[in-house]
Amino acid sequence: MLKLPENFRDYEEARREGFLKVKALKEQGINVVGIFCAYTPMELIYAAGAVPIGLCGTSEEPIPDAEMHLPKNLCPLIKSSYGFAISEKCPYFYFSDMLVGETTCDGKKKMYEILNELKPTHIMHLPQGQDKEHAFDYWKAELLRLKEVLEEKFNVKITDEMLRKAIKERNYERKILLDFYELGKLDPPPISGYEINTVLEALGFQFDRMKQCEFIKERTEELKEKYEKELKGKKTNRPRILITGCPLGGVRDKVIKTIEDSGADVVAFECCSGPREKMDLVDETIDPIDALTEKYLNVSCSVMTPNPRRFKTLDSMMDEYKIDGVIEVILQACHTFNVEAYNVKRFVTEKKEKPYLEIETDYSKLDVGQINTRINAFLEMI
Ligand code: BJ8
Repeated sequence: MLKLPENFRDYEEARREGFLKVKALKEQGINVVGIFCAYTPMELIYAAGAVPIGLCGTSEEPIPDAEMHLPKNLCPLIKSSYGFAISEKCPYFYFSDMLVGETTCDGKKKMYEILNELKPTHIMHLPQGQDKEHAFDYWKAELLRLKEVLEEKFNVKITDEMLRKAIKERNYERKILLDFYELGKLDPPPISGYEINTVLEALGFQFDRMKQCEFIKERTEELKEKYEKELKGKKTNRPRILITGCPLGGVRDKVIKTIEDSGADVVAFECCSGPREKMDLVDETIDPIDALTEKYLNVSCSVMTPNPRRFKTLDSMMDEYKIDGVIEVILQACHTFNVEAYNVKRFVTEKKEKPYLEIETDYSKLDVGQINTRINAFLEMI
């Protein structure tokens, strides 16, 4: 069974603890911006003196509320996020002064239109691919527009200096988080994938960024030491698994925990619940808006067509993390990841010659038994 540290706090606990913290922020007069995606240039929000908070729903609880307005056959992440918003069950949504969304998948972008009736919502138009020359100029114009919107909304002038400071701080944070993710490269890993994923996703509810960086740094050091003293050189027969695909917040237990309880180690994540956005730092030496444009345009989500960076990342991660098998998680009705899965499967099985399993699921518990059986059969095959 999965071993977690004594002071481990689960995601829901961290989310609840954050309620009071966000209330305190508002009482201090700090503005809050609700966000939903790894394409959001958070540095612009920090430079405006506001705090970004992720509003992606990870629970099935508000889905029946969402289904009163939205189709049933929609991605659970979208329904959960929308359900929290309309049912007033999410203090993070309640305390948000405005929302920022991007035209990523169809479901999300149309949800933002409706959310605009509840909260002022600024929608950034994301280019559909990274390879066209004009994509950079188009996305840069969208960043400049967001800058203006934030300046107007929060009555602030965002200077280059403020942006450079925000970029520097976020780069520092990215390096620390990456170092933590990369503990999975150690063999055997000194930490479970479940802990990595929970700790990092729960960070979204910690608003003292330096304190959170210190906490992660300490835990990384502690685990590196544990590896050196207790684990280095020891062989295990647990397969090393990489998870790719959609965000995992709403299926953490039924996928990550099941894999690890079934005798494998989840050592790497190629998804937005992993280092997808953290791998590239923002260039601190060039114009800050150009640097942010370049950085965020390069996020390798399946909403981009073509999406070669995802395969490049998969290629290097599978080697660096010594992966024995890949499990792709598709949230139901996520067409972009679901269609791209065909190429991911071919890449993993034909080019990398490793086993691949695709799990399509939602936030309910109905398929827990079936997922368990499929994961166990897959691991036996490895
Ligand atoms: S950068 S993965 S956070 S879009 S799973 S809502 S794509 S139908 S969450 Fe995502 Fe940004 Fe991409 Fe990351 Fe739509 Fe798919 Fe649902 Fe998704």
